[in-house]
Amino acid sequence: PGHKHHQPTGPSTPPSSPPTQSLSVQRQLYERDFPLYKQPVEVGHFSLDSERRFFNDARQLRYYVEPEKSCPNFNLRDGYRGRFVKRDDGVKEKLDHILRWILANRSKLQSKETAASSSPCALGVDIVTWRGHLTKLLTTPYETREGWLLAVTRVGGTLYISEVETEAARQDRENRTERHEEMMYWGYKFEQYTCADDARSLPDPGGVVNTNEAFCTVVQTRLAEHRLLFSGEVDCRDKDPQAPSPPACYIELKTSLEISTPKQRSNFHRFKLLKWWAQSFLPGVPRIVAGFRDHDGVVVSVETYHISKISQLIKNETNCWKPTVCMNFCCEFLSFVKSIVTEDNPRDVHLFSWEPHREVTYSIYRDSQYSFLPDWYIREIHH
Ligand code: 0WD
Ligand code: CA
Repeated sequence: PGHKHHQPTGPSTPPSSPPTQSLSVQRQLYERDFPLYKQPVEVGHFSLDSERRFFNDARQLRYYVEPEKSCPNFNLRDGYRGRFVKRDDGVKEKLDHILRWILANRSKLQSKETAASSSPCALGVDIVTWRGHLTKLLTTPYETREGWLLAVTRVGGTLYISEVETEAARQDRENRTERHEEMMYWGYKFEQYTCADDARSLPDPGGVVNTNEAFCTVVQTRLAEHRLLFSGEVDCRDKDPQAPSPPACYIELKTSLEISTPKQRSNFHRFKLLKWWAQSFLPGVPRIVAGFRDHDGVVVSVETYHISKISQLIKNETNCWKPTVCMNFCCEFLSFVKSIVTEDNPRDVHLFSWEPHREVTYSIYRDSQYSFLPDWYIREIHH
């Protein structure tokens, strides 16, 4: 289902199962029962400091402090010139931080099954990637503007998936307006207004915003037959020590333009809530706190969204997205990738590519610019 069948191309292909060379993204192909998605379990976490150095601990985890509910006094423009250190987004880190985490925590990963099996180096997962890459897959059936490129390499039976920046995305990044650059800061400033460094202290809006700093959760879960290991950046947690254990205590922070017309509300439900839902649903983050701002970057209201209630919230919208379509497409894409990337070789990359109104296709490269698994990882993982 969802596949377009072509003639067999290779001599090794049994005639009974022709290889599928492309994957359709049409929504109606994915409107069926919600696939099994196991409760995501946090298997670890890591931090990136102000210089983007990796630490195998939670030093960058922050604590949510509820704003003065009635009238938050947040000016998101404050500090843009003078108290802002911006991460260099021209530096492509690929999966490096996740790979570092894997090497430091291999013992926690190897399940009893794989530890006893004939391949002792196997990780016991089918897919390793960033949460953000999976978010893009979930939203693909509804995306009309931006395509994607995903590089895939198979090592030790595990598929590693790492995004490659598209030419269009690179141009957008290099040609951002000054206004857009500033607005990208607003989300991080909102985090600073609402997060404290520990459970007993208060936010420090006078401090420096440094976007190199990050706290990332590493979760394990299963989507139908696909065992997934992925990492995602987490903004903060509930500061109550009685709060449930991760990821249930985590909170995602967002900013958005205030909603003043029915048209704006409908667009918010149809486009923005899709992305918000997909991103937090994947790692099992249950809540989003949204700061609604005006055109001058002043927060005018703060709202909490419960992920489990979002599908109800959007049901009255015409032409709206469906969670089941998102999950079934992602599942089908992973099956498609598994059926194509059958050779274990860190030198090989299958580059899967998708543009709006097209099908997913791929091409194959060896020792190319797309190779992304570093030697230090391959050397270690083979032991
Ligand atoms: O190499 C790559 N192709 C990428 C690497 C692309 C995207 C992210 N990353 C890495 C970075 O190391 C980053 O720390 O992923 C981490 C975040 O991963 P994620 O959670 O899988 O990404 P995503 O869900 O897209 O974004 C989560 C948050 C964003 O929050 P909002 O509320 O805006 O969605 O991570 C931040 C941002 O705050 N963020 C990034 N931080 C650093 N580098 C990046 C990025 N490229 N993209 C988003
Ligand atoms: Ca956020």
